[in-house]
Amino acid sequence: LFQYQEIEQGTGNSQYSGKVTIGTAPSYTMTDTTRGNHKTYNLNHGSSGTGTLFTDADDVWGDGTPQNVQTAGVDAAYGAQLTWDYYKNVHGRSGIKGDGVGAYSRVHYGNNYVNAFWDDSCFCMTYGDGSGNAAPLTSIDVAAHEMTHGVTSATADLTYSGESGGLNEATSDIFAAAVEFNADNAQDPGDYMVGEKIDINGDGTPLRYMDKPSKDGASKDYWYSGVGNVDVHYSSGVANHFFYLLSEGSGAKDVNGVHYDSPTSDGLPVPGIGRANAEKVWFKALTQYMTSNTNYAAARTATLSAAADLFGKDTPTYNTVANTWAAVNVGS
Ligand code: ASN
Ligand code: ZN
Repeated sequence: LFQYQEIEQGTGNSQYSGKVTIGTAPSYTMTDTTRGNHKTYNLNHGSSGTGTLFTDADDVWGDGTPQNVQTAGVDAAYGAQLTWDYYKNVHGRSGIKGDGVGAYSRVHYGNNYVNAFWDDSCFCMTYGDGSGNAAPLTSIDVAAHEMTHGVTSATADLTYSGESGGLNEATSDIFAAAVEFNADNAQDPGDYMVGEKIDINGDGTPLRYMDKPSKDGASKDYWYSGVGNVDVHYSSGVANHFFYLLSEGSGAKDVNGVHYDSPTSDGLPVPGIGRANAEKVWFKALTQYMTSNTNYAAARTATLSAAADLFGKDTPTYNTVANTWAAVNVGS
């Protein structure tokens, strides 16, 4: 008469996010039954197929160190969980395609592999173990970045070259930051840096900065006519900077409460509309107005259409969206 369905909650000891809860399936596999059966696999240093699904006898996974083979799986599963929850709870989107179906993650790809990637053909995320196989690329923001490539692919499908490629990359960085902020994890609090936990440069600096992208030595702060010719991970800087300025304004305080000026191309200040509003604008623009060949000028139009839907045309919020594009040198 009464069927009791147990929802398994495993305990995970992650490398980057402390002790966390992950979804598991009975006796026990790393299968998130409440999130479309998203699964996490161990490639065991291989580079094809799925390797083996993580299994465990006591439902306590990993030990927080890269020596334990389950640890990277915990971080990857946790990142996928947080990203799923973000799109569901904030934007009402259930899964990457919006159909409630989970994707899957693969960890321990190759040896000393210092990257992570989304692959449309397997509809899956893959993570290397980093330098010395000791720093897997499985932090919250990296997982959210890769999973967002799936969302972009399922929606605007921005072509991965030229300005549309920069917008594709920026979309992954924007929602990486959004997921990290919304996760509210004490070990990995939200910020406008990408990859600050994985020490990819070996000196503690992050992979990318959204407040002033050129701090990485290569990313672009402002649009210019040749920006589509640089690597998509650098042309993304224009949109990353736009998102930072739209969220925080040009004269925000940093996490320590210290006044911080993010530069604008025309030197004029912009006020910001708050991160939650900026996230809504970008998501609506991505899913309803951008297409595969959207460039920066068209992204401006797309976000203005989204802002008109959300806040009304010619409202202060709408006008701030327009002025923030001007602040990164994207005009009408
Ligand atoms: N980690 C990189 C990215 O997601 C991999 C790549 O260059 N496609 O952007
Ligand atoms: Zn990317």
